Formats: sequence, C-alpha cells, structure tokens
Amino acid sequence: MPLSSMTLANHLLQQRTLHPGLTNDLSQVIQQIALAGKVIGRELSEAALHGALGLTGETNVQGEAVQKLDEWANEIFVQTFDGQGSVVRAIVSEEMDKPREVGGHAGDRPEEYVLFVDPLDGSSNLDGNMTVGSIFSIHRVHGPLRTDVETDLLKRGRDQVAAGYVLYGPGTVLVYTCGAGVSQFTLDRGMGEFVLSRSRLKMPARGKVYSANESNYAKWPRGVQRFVDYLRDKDAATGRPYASRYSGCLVADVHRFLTGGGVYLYPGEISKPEGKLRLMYEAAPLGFIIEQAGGLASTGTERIGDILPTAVHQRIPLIIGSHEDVSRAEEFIQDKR
Ligand code: FDP
Repeated sequence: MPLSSMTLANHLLQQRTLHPGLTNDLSQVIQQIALAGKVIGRELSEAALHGALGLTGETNVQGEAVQKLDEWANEIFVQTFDGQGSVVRAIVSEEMDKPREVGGHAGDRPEEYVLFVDPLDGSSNLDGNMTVGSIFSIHRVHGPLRTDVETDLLKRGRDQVAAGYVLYGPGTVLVYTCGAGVSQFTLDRGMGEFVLSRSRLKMPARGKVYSANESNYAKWPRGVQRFVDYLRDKDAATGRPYASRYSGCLVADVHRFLTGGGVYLYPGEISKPEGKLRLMYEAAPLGFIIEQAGGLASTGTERIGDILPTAVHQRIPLIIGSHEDVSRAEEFIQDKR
C-alpha cells in the first residue's frame, strides 16, 4: 500500500499555488530529473548482471578514476534534457570537462535553466553494493547566456531556484527544495512513481553523530582537528562523544543528518586548502537543502550559499549539518574556542 497518494507531479502542481517561483517550466525540469533518477536506479539494481560495474580506465576533469556507471549516468542526464523544446539550456556535470549545451535552441525563451549535476556521487561505493546518489542544482537564467563563457555560468548557491538529490539505497528516494521547505519522495516501484514520504523536513538543531574521513586527520588544520577531538571527548551534558559514521558517499551521509541531525565535514587540508568536494554541484545544492531544513552549510569561515564561484568545477571545504554543530565547528576553525 502506498504511503500516500501524493505523487511528485501532484505535489509540484500543488506547490505552484503556494510558491510562484515554481513555474511550470521548473516543475518540468524537476520531473525530468526524477525520470533520470528512475532510469539510473533501475540500472544500478542490476548493474552487476550486465557487467556494468568497474572502471573505464579514464580519469575525469577532477583527475579521479571514472566508473563505467559514472559515465553512463552522465549520459542519461544529457539524453534526458537534450531534445527540442527542453527548457534546460546547458548542463554542467562532474563528468564533463566543459558545460554541454542542450535543447537545440539558443536563448530564444524568456526563461531558461542551467542544470549542475553530480550524476553519481560516491561511485567508489558501487563495487561494494553500497548507497550512491545523484545531486542536482538548478539556476534560472534570463536573457542571453553564453554557454561557452564559463563566467556566465558562475552563480552563487543562494541564487539556486531548486536543488535536490536522488539516493539509491534500499529504497530510491528523491529529496528536493525550491526554497519553500524540503520534501522527500520514495519510489513506489509498482506505480513507477515517486510518492511523498516526508514533507516540511526539519532537522534537529544538534545531532549525536559526525561523519569525516579521519584518515586525513594529520593533514587537517589545527582548528578542524580540535573540533573533531571535541566531538570525541566525553561530556554527558552535551551528549559527547558523538558516534562516528562515514559511508564514503557525501549525499548518503548528508541525508542521514537531514533526517536525524549531526555534522558531515570534508575540510581543506594544510597542503590542499580547497578540499575535495565540488562547490556548484555538491556543496551548494546540499547546502540549500540543509539550510531549508534549519541546518547550516559552511566552509568553516563562510556560508556556502554566499560564495561566488571562480570556476564551474571549483572545490570547496564543506562542513554541513545541524545548525549548532556547524556553528561549533566554525568557532574552532576561527579560533574562537
Ligand atoms: P567519490 O569520490 O566516490 O565520488 O564526491 C566525492 C566523494 O565520493 C563523496 O561522495 C565522498 O564523501 C568523498 O568523495 C569520499 O572521499 P574520500 O575517499 O577521500 O573519503
């Protein structure tokens, strides 16, 4: 029996009466992303049977080893939007060096969109049959957009019109915001529809869990080390020590905290201050979601949503999660504690 009869399509229709920014065109883009998510989720569940797991032997624009499914999932997003009449004008993807113009038109609509996407986040989890996800960020553009000029595509996180992710775990889950709260949908495989499973998500102000790749401890700046030491210290009044959980998939860890509270950090390192994660299609969309649910996303010194990117594939340190936990991290990093 479905959890509710509110499908994603109906929800978007209903939300349009409450939120004028959620135009017909934007709803269409979110539904197309949901379709891509269904296709990717179905393939992931059977990938081992098709010999689709494993590496391609190539490295991506970030210098990271590309999984066959990274490339394939990217192609699914491109195909989904690459047709006459698509309101998405360009796609910026982790898996593509340059922005890809799609849609077969050139600025002839009053309003168009640019989609920033990490088609398969956490893809090193694939061989272990563990959770991965697709992260998306949508910006609206008015007037001329030169898709071959990178500066035209550099938008602040706070200017996103929608963001979200599809998580491929025991269930396939879609979470999105368009700036009026966060809603979660679960794929009902029988109906072939994403059905509302949680709405107006609000995360606890403080959690009991943190998530970080602690093998990097020795490379972190002192403030980050002191914050993690603090989380590991024993103090009953503040619920410490926090438990540690790290899945190797950013979006899965952040989803855990969206629902239960806590803090994820992938800080910069002394010799690599920019960190690992990507601003425009990882940190910014997850920051939009988390802040809509009452949490915070920061570099440690600056709100993620305030940063004006300098490149579409820019990396950024990320501390994201419950409001009090991220604020505490900022205090340590800024030497205020
Ligand atoms: P991956 O490289 O597998 O795509 O986005 C990058 C990311 O995964 C995050 O999902 C994950 O949290 C992190 O990198 C894992 O990096 P480490 O292996 O350095 O911990």
